Amino acid sequence: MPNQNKVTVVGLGKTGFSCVEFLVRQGIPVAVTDSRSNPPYLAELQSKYPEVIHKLGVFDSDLLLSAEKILLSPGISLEEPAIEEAIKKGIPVIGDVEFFAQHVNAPVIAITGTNGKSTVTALVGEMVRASGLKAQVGGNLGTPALDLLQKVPPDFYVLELSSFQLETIESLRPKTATILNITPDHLDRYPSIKEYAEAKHRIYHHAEWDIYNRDDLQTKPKENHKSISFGFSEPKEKELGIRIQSGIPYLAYGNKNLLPVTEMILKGKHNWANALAAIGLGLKAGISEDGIIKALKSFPGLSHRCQWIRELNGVQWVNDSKGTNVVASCAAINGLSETVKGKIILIAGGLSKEDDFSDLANAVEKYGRAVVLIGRDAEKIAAGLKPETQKQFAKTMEEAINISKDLAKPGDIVLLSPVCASFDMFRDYQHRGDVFTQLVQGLK
Ligand code: UMA
Repeated sequence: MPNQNKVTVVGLGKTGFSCVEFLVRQGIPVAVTDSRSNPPYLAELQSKYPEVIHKLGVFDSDLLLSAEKILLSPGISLEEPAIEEAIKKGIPVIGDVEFFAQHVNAPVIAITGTNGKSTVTALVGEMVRASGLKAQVGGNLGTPALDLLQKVPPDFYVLELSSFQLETIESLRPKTATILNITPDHLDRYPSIKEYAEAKHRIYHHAEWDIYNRDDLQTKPKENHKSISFGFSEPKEKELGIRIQSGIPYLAYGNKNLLPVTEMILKGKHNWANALAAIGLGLKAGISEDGIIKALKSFPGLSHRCQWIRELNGVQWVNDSKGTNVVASCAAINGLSETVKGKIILIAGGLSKEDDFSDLANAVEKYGRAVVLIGRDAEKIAAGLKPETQKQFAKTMEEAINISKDLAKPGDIVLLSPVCASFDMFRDYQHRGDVFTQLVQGLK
């Protein structure tokens, strides 16, 4: 039977399935191929769309080479040989975000960067809502872009975009766009950081306003666009930055101080930069200053990422269960060190893939009061810390919390940032963070 598909979707994960749903809704014939024999959305496809042809276990060249267009999931590289062959034959290959851009019906605010992009995306979404407007928020953060498209358009789509998603973007015209920072990542996919950065820079190509990080000039737009920068230095005219007034750091735009950082629930100096980027994205997209400030004061941060839980007897409790390696946990410790009045008590441990804890040892030596260790690799981490660092061991999260409570003095922060995966004691990092949060909320 000749293949009737107009579009072949490659990959049957979250993105691939959202592409199928969108195409079926539009009445466009679609087929799917995935190199895995049991991709995550197979059961959903078979029960909801049994008529959709799907070839699994290997990329099916018939389905690929007979398509009018290929919709490629972000987890698959354009350099995959089967995809390269289709490109050579002149078949257009695009990703779901490019397809979204071809159908979008409201302004887009677009965010990328190695770190902080989920936080900034969620915060900008809150800014839109706090100013009384409607936002659809997603992309690499949770909901695939095509699932966000509404018949009655929102006021703004706020999209977190990964370098993978940006690789195939041509027609996205964001109202405002940012690259927050660029550090080495995904080097299994890119030959070097240069290609990774180039993919990220595609976000600026047709943006009306670029918001870049002047402390990381790799984020600076190469084209002559309208742009503003953010950074930790005092802002000049048309810059976002930090201004110290009477000893208090303020988020500021030009000569205007917008908000003391102490009035944000978001903790950590890295979140000052995230907040400044979000302010730039919001202001230049036309969101009201009132809404922006309201959101900055009320946004609690994303769950499990330096998420403030509560204060008890002058001690702050913070859940950074997403901190599953040395780099992430050091970022949390160093970030919080800017705001902590006393010292940090770190709860860490679990399943570690690393052997070098020297950066962690240095951060803890500088800012820590003690480290409370849990999980399978508690001893291994303890051995990697400085001999003079106070270490305690706990069998359960509850015991770790109780030990931390006894050690903490007013002004301290108790930080769960485990440096490790969670599977020895919990289902996943979310479960670990939820258990921590619940126990901390129950403390008397
Ligand atoms: N895969 C195959 N064969 C296939 C298709 C996929 O082996 O035929 C593999 C990929 O190599 C990858 C995995 O399956 O290892 C998932 O790939 P996918 O493209 O099917 O992913 P989705 O389930 O559609 O999820 C994607 C994003 N994942 C990736 O880009 C790898 C999700 O971001 C995103 O939330 C989702 O779309 C909705 O937009 C996750 C992510 O890890 C959070 N992103 C990376 C990051 O943030 O660093 C980029």
